Amino acid sequence: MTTTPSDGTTGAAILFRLSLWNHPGDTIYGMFARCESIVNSAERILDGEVYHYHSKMIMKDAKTGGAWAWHQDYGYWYQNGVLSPDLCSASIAVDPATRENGCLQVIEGSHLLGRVDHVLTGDQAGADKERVAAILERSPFVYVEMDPGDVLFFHSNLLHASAENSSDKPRWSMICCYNAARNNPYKESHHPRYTPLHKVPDSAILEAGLKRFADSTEDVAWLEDKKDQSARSLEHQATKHS
Ligand SMILES: O=C(O)CCC(=O)C(=O)O
Repeated sequence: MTTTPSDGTTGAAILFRLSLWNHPGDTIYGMFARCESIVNSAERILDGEVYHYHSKMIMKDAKTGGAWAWHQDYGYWYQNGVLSPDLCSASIAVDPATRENGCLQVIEGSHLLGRVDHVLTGDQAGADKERVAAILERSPFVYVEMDPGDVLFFHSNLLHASAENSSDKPRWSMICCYNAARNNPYKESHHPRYTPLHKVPDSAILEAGLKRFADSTEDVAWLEDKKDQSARSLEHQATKHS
């Protein structure tokens, strides 16, 4: 399934393709999300059992893939009844990620600053621009260039962004997001509450071969844009406070 950008933008324009699903399932994508080396690393980072919060494929096509504004993932996930920022993401490079094709940019140490307010600006929901500018005066940002198969783990309060893909090469990446089991959201949202994650050995990735969603009967709960309320609730707040 392909949808308009949903977690980070309101989807006013299709600047990149994004597919997002809530449960890992048993395809090759699910094996990446459930494999021991990734899940055990997330558990070390979050200091305890984690569950799968969702996964997504970001497909920035050559010359067309758009930019993501500076944001913290917890800036959106906060809206989903998640009480603490004990979540992290594993960004897996499918293609080489370079400055030219819009690799991730992160502000060093920004995960220690706490949650920054997120607002809608134009068609993007992002972190308060004045605060981001002040943070950038004190802390550098770095381009995270990666080779295929490299994985970047990052905290849900890390400020990150990416530029458009101006190169003639695509940049696809898969991002698996995990929440600490002890941080079960207090209310229902479009992302799951605690659901036990069944880990698999890393060898399951090769064993799954090219098993794709079409070859599986498991319901991974695709998230369609209209069901993603994170950015929508920011919109409501912006309206309420203005
Ligand atoms: O990989 C990218 O270009 C941006 C992804 C991102 O910011 C996110 O998924 O929150």
